[in-house]
Amino acid sequence: MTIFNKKIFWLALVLFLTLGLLAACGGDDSDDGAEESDEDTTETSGDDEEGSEDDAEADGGSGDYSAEDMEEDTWRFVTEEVQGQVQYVYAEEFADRISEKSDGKITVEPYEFGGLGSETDQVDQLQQGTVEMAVMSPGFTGNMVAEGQLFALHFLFPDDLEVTQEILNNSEAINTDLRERYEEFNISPLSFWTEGAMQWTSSGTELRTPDDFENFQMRVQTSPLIMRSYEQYGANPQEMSWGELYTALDRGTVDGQENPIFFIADASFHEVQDYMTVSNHNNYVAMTTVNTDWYDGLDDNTRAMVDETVEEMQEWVFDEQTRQNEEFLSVIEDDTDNPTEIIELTEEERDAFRQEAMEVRDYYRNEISEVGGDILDKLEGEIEEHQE
Ligand code: 6CS
Repeated sequence: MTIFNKKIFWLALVLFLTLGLLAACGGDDSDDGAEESDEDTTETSGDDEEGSEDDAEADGGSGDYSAEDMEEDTWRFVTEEVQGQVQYVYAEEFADRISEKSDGKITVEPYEFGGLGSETDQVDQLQQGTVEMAVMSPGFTGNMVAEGQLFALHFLFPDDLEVTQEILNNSEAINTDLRERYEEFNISPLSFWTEGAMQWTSSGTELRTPDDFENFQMRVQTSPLIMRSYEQYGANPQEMSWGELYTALDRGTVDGQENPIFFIADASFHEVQDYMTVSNHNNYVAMTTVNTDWYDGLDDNTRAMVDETVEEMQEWVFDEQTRQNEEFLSVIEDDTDNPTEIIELTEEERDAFRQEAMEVRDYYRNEISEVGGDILDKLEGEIEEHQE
């Protein structure tokens, strides 16, 4: 190096150090990333921090966590539905939000139904911790968490789905008492959300009155209370995974089933059924669940991010199920190659089912519940209060 080059080198070094010092002691409006992340813990790191902060705020984020302290990790999130269906798109949206909030450190891998076995296999996997998260229908935990079967009771929740969702969000009976019952089995339901009103589909028989169910072969999920609900109408219920349902309906192994409209159409059940009865006899409840040991073992920071995201997703998934149920009704109506007659029950016709269904509540209290129906009693009180 010549003397001239050496001079330039030292001048540049002094300039560099001076500027660095000024930046470190910088004034109010020259805050660097580190300081910002102290002030707003939703901040992550790097140049695109502002985007993350804005998104967290737009979503009503509490900002009680910081991506900076998070470790790289991958969480498996299994659902009971396939690509495009409500549970699966829920898991995808959840994954996107977690990726953004954790600054890419945490990857959530959604799994669609089928790859990991039946719905009840998935319950086992969550319990064992083979997967960290699952969307689960209480109908598939019927032989384990007795109280969880209350979601099978017909005409329990209000017909207005928005009101039903508010109750699901705020009910202490569900979010505290029932959650504790699940936690005895190492499953923590973090939220409960509707996938829409349920309807009946059938072949051979038009389902308009309870008598129409006499000797009707009805496919149900694995829950003694769902079985009892259809026996009350005179049907022969058969437990079955939905993975086998299309073939069973097609071959006449069963005559009908219940599900929200989006699912009836997307799983093509309407193609092999003559009728769809718009009964709105119940709403389909799904739970966002986590393995309890895993969840309790998360550091507070990461758990706060999970809780916040689960809460945000309630509104998102309500809108998603509304959209899908509306869109798929047109799919059934417009499918002239596979016509399905749509039967709308009158209020009087629904009342006939409601009356029968009230007896099943006694059965739940006396034969199913392990706490004398306490959770149901509390929930009924909350529903009544909410409607006043
Ligand atoms: O009928 C069933 O079993 C399926 N129905 C819905 C709406 N979601 C998944 C579930 O396994």
